[in-house]
Amino acid sequence: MKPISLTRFLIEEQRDHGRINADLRLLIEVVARACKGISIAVGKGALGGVLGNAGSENVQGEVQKKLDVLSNEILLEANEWGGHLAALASEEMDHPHAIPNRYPKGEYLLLFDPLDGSSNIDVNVSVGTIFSVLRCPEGVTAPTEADFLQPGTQQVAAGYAVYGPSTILVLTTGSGTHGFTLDREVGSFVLSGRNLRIPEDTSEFAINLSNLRHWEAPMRRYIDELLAGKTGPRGRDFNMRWVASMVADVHRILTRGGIFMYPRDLKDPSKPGRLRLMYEANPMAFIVEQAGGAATTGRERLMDVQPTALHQRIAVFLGSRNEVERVTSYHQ
Ligand code: AFP
Repeated sequence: MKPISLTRFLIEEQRDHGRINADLRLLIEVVARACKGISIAVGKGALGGVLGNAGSENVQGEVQKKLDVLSNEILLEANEWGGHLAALASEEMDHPHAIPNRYPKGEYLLLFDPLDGSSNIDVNVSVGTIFSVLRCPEGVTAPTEADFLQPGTQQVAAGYAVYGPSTILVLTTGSGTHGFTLDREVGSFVLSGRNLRIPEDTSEFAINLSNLRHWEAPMRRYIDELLAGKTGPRGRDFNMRWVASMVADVHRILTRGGIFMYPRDLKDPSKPGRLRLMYEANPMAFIVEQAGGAATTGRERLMDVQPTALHQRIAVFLGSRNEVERVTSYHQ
C-alpha cells in the first residue's frame, strides 16, 4: 500500500474529517520538522560536539545538557514565525516565551519538554521530545503563565518523538493515537501505526525501584504483589523495565502494554512527584487515553488536575487500563 506521509494524514484529518484547522495542522508540521532537526543533532552524538553539560541550570535547578539547550532553541526558532501560536512554554525556560512582535500571533499555546531523558544522552540511550497544545483563552493577546494553567482535558493535541534505533513521532488530536516513522532518506514522517491500542492487561511494569523505601503504603502493597508473582495474590509473574526516559518507557507501553509509575515519594515531601504536569504527564496522559489506556495521579484522573504552576510536578500512573485502575484503587 502507498505510504501515507504525516502531511497527507494531517490534510485528511483537516479536509475529510474537519478534526483540525489549518493553524493546528501547521503547528504539528512545524513541530515535526523541529523533531527531525533534533533527531539529527542527537544522532551525531560525540561527533556533533553536542554531548556533555551546557554549563547552565534550568528552572528546576537541574544542570542543562548542551542538547537540552540546542533542542529548546530548535523548537523556539521553528515555531516563532508561523502565526499559529500566541506563546510557548518549555521545561528549559523559567517563564512563557512571547512570540516576537514582528510575527503574527495565533490561537494556540505550545508547551514542551524539548529533550526528555537528558541523563541518558551521554550514555547513548533513547531520549525524546514531548509536546502539548492548548488554546489561548479568548481575547488574550499577551498570554501569561496563568493562561497556560489549563487541565489536561483542554489539550487539543499532544505528541512525542522518540529518538531511538528509529525516530518515531506519536500524535493525537483527540481522534485516536497514531505513529509515524521518520524515513531518513526522504526526510519525512510516514504513517506506521494508525489507532494504536494499549492492551488492557499487562505483565510488565516500569518503575524506579530504588525509591521503594520512600513510597506510601498503597504503592508498597501494589509492588510487593507484583514481585510475589505467581506465589502471591496476583497468581502470575511480572517483568520489569525502566529506561529512565519517559518517552522510551511510554512508547514501549503504547506498543505492547505495561504500566509506568512515578509515584510521589517521601524522599522530598515538598515534591508531589518527579514528573512535570504540563509538558510531560498531561501530553502522555492524552496520548495514552486516546489509545485505550488510563492515566491517574494515583488518586484522580491525571487530565482532570487543575494546574497551579507551570513547572509543577505530579505523581504519574499510566498505561494498561486494568493495572492503572487497580493501583489507583489501592490508594483510595
Ligand atoms: P532527566 O531528563 O533528568 O533524565 O529525567 C528524565 C525523567 O524526567 C523521565 O524521562 C524519566 O521517566 C524519569 O525522569 C527518570 O527518573 P529517575 O532518574 O529518578 O529514574
